[in-house]
Amino acid sequence: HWERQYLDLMRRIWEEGDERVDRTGIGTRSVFGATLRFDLGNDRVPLITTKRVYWKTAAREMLWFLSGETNIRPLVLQGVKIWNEWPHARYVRETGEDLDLDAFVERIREDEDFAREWGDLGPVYGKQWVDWPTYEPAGEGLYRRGPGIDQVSGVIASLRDNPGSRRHIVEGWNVAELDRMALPPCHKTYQFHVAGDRLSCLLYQRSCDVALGLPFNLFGAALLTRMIAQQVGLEPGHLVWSGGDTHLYLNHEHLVTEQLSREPDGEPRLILQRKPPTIFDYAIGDFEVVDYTPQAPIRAPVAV
Ligand code: DHF
Ligand code: TMP
Repeated sequence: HWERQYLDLMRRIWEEGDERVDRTGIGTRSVFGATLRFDLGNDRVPLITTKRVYWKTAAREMLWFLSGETNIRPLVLQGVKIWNEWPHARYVRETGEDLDLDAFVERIREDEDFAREWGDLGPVYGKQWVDWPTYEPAGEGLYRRGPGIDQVSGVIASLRDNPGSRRHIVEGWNVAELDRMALPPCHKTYQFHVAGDRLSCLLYQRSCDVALGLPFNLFGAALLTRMIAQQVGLEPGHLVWSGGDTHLYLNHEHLVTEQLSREPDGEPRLILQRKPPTIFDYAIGDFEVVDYTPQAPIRAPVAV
């Protein structure tokens, strides 16, 4: 079954990974360097079946990236909670107020000015993907801001005009701006590749939370590949996932034990219901997942 790759990786990390102290203080077991490969043909999508994965949340996150947004407010208004902890942590750190997470999120929802000040993650994925900043010389050793670079449109244009190129890349790792990001990008590089009429994607993820993040990242990358393939008139090829520090948090033991006791089942498929005019015009209702009958969700705390 295609999902064994994921479960085997999880088992290998838990049994053989190096135990390390990490930034969050929780501790992880980790392997450095891992690869997974999925065939996206016939609408197949690597959506994990051994626990319920809220794929619409992952899809909303991907649409939020494409919109260029870096503020959590649009996610909060859609009921998406996955980015709430990081602005909250900054708020508590910088104001010294111990507003709890739910109350903080409620304020983000209700108060636009508050959200503008406290809801932003800095120049993360969305900003770098569609508006990577540039500078141009303005004389006397000074520089002024140039037009931003839309890497997503750039890749779509290069796939159309020069499919054989080896430079179809969307990069999130803007070295000059890392210190202003709430988290430096984890899924940092997407490279696309055309062979015949099939479009493949290789995602390089520098750091990977295998239990919570990876199921979302696999679905998100597959969805992005499908949208781009549809826009440029190609069929879906493979998704190759490559991880750097690939880890399990020590407080996810119950999840690991439970999930590894389950058998994967089924071949979910992702249907794009229409072809919007551009990559920026997709909406959540354009996506449908069929043949997905996952096992029960497994709750686990996210390390902040
Ligand atoms: N930090 C850490 N430590 N791990 C992450 O996976 C992570 N991911 C981020 C930001 N920072 C991170 C963004 N993506 C969840 C999933 C993805 C995600 C953040 C959080 C998560 O908590 N998933 C739960 C609940 C899903 C839900 O609320 O709908 C899950 O069971 O999948
Ligand atoms: P780090 O910046 O210290 O590497 O911590 C980031 C953590 O978040 C790490 O556990 C990886 C995880 N992560 C994912 O796995 N996927 C994601 O999409 C994001 C944003 C984070």
